[in-house]
Amino acid sequence: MKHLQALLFDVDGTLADTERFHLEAFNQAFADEGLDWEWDTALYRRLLDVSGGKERILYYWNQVRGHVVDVDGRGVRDTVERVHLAKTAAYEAMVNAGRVPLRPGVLRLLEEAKRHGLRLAIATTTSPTNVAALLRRALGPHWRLDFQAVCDASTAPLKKPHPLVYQQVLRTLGLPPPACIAFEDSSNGLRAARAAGMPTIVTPTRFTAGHDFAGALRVLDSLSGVGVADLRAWHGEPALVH
Ligand code: XBP
Ligand code: MG
Repeated sequence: MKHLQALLFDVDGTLADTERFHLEAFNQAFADEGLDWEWDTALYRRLLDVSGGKERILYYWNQVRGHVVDVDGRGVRDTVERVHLAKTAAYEAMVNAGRVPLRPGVLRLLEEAKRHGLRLAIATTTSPTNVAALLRRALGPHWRLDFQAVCDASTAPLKKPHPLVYQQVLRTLGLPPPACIAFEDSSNGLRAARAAGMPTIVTPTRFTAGHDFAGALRVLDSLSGVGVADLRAWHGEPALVH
């Protein structure tokens, strides 16, 4: 196993426990757009099996509402785009208001990894606006300088569990998968990282607890107390088999 050179982070659920804020933003956008849609936590937990906010809206409209009818005469795609833009604005406002902190241990691990010369990257299915808002708030205006690669919904149209976004990061870094560790929170994310060939550490949230994490290198409550020495020790080990 090559020595550890890079850490690749998922965003939603991994760097921060964001999904309850995404859920609030979706419902705020539905109301603002005059749609009689309301997602509760139990439904959202199911809808999170669909990566990508636009894809999730369309899935709900098709599968849960029964059929897609042009609710406002402006075409289904136009409505999905407009609702998702409103949702992204609502979510960004919550992040900018300081409501969305990084998860325990994340900031300390990012800082220690940088001191140890490990390269950092982002591999997410969320929108670039969301990534920038979260990391600008958490790491400051120059957050982008900390990451050698940021791949997201704008670079990878095929969403997790497809491995495309991780393959894009690996190509940008010019590293082989075994030289990296991926960090995820969900089964879709784990499958994407594993399909890209990477050892993967999972820190589930209450939205993803109970998912199938077979193949993870570790499944942890959080990254609290996890240091670079731990990652180097675990990096050479075989994946867990549940
Ligand atoms: C999680 C997702 C995203 C978010 C919502 O992304 O699937 O769709 O739920 O964000 P990650 P968007 O890969 O970081 O876990 O509405 O911007 O998609
Ligand atoms: Mg995630």
